[in-house]
This record gives sequence, structure tokens and C-alpha cells, in this order.
Amino acid sequence: MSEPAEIPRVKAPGGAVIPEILQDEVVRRFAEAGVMIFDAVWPAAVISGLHDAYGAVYANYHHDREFADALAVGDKRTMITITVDGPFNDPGLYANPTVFPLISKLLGDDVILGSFVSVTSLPGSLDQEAHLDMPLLFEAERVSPELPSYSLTLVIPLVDMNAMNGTTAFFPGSHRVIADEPPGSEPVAPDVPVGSALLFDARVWHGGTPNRSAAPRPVLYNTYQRSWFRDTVNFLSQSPLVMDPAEWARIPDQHRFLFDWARPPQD
Ligand SMILES: O=C(O)CCC(=O)C(=O)O
Repeated sequence: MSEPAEIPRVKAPGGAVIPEILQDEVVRRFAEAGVMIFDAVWPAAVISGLHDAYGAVYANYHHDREFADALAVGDKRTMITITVDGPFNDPGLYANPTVFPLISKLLGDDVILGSFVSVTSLPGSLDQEAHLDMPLLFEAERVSPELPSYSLTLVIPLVDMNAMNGTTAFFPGSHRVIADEPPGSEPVAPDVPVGSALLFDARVWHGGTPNRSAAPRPVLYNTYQRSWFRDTVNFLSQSPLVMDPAEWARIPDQHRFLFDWARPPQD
């Protein structure tokens, strides 16, 4: 089976819904590559506001050490749980009109937001080893390529992802190949500017590239999954989704199913 050599890119129609007649074709291209970039989803000012909010609360993680409530995911690279509040509690972010209908088509109506985190690489971080974020669903890998998606991660850069700041390199199509190691081919290391987003299937091999800039490179790294699926490896010391009841009350009714795991007991 030949692997797609590139990551398909879709231009979001000004942050609006992709017309229904095009959605199936976009979903088909995603299913083939297992990774896709959506350009111009948010105005730069929205992301700059998120970057400021992130910096105000999470800069204390910008140290090259281990943390009790965050996961070291490589050299100078940490996965930090981001509390869903303030500007992060925004349907335009977690149920984005351009991207979410496609996520919903790929994962079905029982999709939930499984985790809301950042992956932040510090200046001087090295290449992250190519990996899958979690083991395949069944030990018999040959089953895996046959399955529809069950876990998708939406990467939202808070600074440009590129060769200077660091990006994530992918092996497009690697979810359709039976293997317990990354393909021997060269990965694709895309530029994903602020305002764009990248969606990938949990079965696609990938790894972060070095941060050669002088500033941390935070990206939101939010995972949507079928409601029965659990990530049993990445959240042993931190919560995947943190949101207090007052914030939960701000979620519009039609999106509450996404936050099923954060639902206060009385509801
Ligand atoms: O830092 C990145 O660009 C990728 C992060 C990643 O793949 C991970 O932490 O699993």
C-alpha cells in the first residue's frame, strides 16, 4: 500500500462550516492520510489571547525538570493539563464550527473530549522519538488498520509551529500499515501557523521536532475520542480534563455531551 507523501491541507472558509457536500471528501482524505491541516480557522488575535492566558498561568512549567502533575514527554518537553476556563472555555475552540463536524463524522455521535492539555517544548529541546501516543487498541496490530478512528488529537498552535519553534513531524498513512515501529521513510514536518490547526489519528506515527527558538513552544493538544475509549497510559499523575462546576455551567447545552467526564455529580 503506498503511503500519502504529504499532509493534506484544507482552507477553512473563514472559520465557518465546511459545506456539507464537501465534508465527506474531506473526511475521506483525512481517513487516507490520518493527519490533516486546517488553515485560517481562527483570527491571530484569538490565539494571541489564548497564548497570553496560557503564559499567565502555566509559565511555572517552563523549567527543565519533572513535575508531579505534568508528564515529561521527551527532552525539555512537557504535557500540561490546561484548566478549561476563561478564554479556553469557548465553543469556538472545543466545538469549532469548521473542524468539529468532521471530528463528529469520524468518531460518531458519542464523541467526547477526552483530554485538554498543552505540549510545551522549551528552547533547546531535541527531537522527540517517533511514537504513537497510546498503544493500539488490540494487541494484534493487523486488526488496527481496518478500524475506523477512535481517538483523534486536535493540535492548536499557540505560537507558529515551524522549523525554528519546533513542529510535529508525521508519517502520513502510517495508521494503515501493519507495523510496531515507524516507517523507514522521511517524516513530513509541516508549518502550522497560528490560527491553523492540525488533526491526527492516534494510530499515526509522529514526533516533535527541536525548538531552536529562544521561547517556549506551547500547543494545545486536545484529544477527542469515542466515549468508550480510555487513554490508559498518559494520565497516571494528572487529570486529563479539569473544569470546575461554574465553568461547566457555561457550556451551551448542545455541547455538554463533550464534557461528560467533567459533569458535576448533581447533573
Ligand atoms: O511536541 C510535539 O510537537 C509533539 C508532541 C507529541 O507528539 C507528544 O507529546 O506525544
